[in-house]
Amino acid sequence: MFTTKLLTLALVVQPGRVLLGMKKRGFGAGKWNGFGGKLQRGETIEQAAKRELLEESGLVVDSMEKLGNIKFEFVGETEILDVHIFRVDSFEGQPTESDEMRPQWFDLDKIPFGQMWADDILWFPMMLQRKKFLGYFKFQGHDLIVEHKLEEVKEL
Ligand code: 6U4
Ligand code: NA
Ligand code: NA
Repeated sequence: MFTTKLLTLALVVQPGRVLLGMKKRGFGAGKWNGFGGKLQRGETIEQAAKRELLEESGLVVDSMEKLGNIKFEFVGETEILDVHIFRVDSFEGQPTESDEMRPQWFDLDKIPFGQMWADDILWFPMMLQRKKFLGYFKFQGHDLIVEHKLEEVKEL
């Protein structure tokens, strides 16, 4: 029997570069990733995405663009991660290190895909072109994709 956990993921993009955070603890520790996490009680997905971005990067955002939804399954586990992906192009504040994340800007031709979740290299190009997408990835462990679907969609 499968259960689903809702998560957010926000990518902050500026001309020619993207902000990633080195995850210092918890799920995905040691990988560069966008900013996000679990919903708290009573929050909408978008509220959670903004709160997590603020907590983990120090940036304040008023509008974000919903670009993707990816469901992740891990072989041997019964919890599906339902990750809602947002792109942020305008924000206030300076990226600030938190207990959970160390933010760093990367030029778009130097994105460290080798130290990111293995799915990212497949959907980052769509995210950077503002295309909307739906995906499903089945992982064995945290590094190997054993099955996946990814499609561009008109609406999410
Ligand atoms: P907290 O409660 O923050 O300590 P934690 O274990 O750190 O929990 P959390 O909430 O930060 O986990 O959520 C994990 C983050 O990783 C979410 O933003 C979603 C993101 N994520 C999970 N699987 C991913 C994957 N395969 N590719 C990716 N991001 C992923 O790019
Ligand atoms: Na988090
Ligand atoms: Na969290």
